[in-house]
Amino acid sequence: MVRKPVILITGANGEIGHGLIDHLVRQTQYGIVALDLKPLDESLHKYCTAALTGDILDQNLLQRLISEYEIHAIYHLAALLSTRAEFTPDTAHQVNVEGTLNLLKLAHEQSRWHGNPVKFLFPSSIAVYGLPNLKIKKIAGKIKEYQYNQPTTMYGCNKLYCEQLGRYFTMHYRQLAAEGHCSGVDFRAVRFPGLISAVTLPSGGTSDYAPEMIHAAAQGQPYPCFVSEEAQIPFMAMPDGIKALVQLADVSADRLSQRVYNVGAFSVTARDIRDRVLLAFPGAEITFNPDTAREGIVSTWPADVDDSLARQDWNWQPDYDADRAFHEYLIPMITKYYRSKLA
Ligand code: AKB
Repeated sequence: MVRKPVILITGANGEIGHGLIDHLVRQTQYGIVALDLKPLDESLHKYCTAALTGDILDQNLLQRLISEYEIHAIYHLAALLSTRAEFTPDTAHQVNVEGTLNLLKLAHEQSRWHGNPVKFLFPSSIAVYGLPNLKIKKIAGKIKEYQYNQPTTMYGCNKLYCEQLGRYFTMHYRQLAAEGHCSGVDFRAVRFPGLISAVTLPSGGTSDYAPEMIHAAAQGQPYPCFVSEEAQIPFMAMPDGIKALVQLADVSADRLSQRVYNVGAFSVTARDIRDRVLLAFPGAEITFNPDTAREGIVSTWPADVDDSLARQDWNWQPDYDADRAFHEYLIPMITKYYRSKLA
């Protein structure tokens, strides 16, 4: 039986998945197999060889995948985000860590079958950082990959550990085995800032106040922001998020000086976001009603990241700074999106 060569995308129905499928379909020689707990949006079906509904913890489903497809790359997007993970830490650990381990093993097995490396793209997060207090956050400036790796959330711990697992599979897998230790897994991760999409809303994250504020204003709904005006972290427009993943996937392995990279675009306070939203939607009702616990999480995340290694190793450069993100992507696209939904 000939198995179809494909790219596997887990969490395909989520925010990154939408943009990624749309992008990959135009450039890949492989078919796309989408996997998500929820059925894939109808609009994306036409781009996929298969759209499977199921759980990355389901071994039967993973075995079925192996028997039907020859997997050459995995974009492992499925995860429980930071706020949701705090409510169900055990489940978060299962999905975020055991799920990732399952997929790393699957990548290894696939590589043994077809004899080529399997690229494993992993969206990590600024949640892997844990700044001890606001005073240090202010003076720390742009954080490098190796600094403040002391996350305060389950999600951050999960992401940091999975980065290590991925690096282990790529560099040191079964290092004591007699037959050598190449797993065939080519793991690459980007630590994303808060991502903002014009067409989807995130759920269960702590950076969600930015997209929620913009989407609420575009729909004429009031928005009580759950962090204070001063809260500041880096953000990125979704097209740049997709660009970072795809660009890192495409670069040849010998150019990578490490396996995990910061990527930055712009750093803004919640007040900056409110002001930009009010310029576009002058009637927007935005109030600040901080939730101390969620704000506490944001205050441990860096105000900005140092992405000089990504720039140096694989020519990373965002297309959207704050002005361009709002004027040329978010505001026009979101306005169009809700107008078309009302029409
Ligand atoms: C979250 O808020 O949990 C995510 C993230 C910053 O990784 N958006």
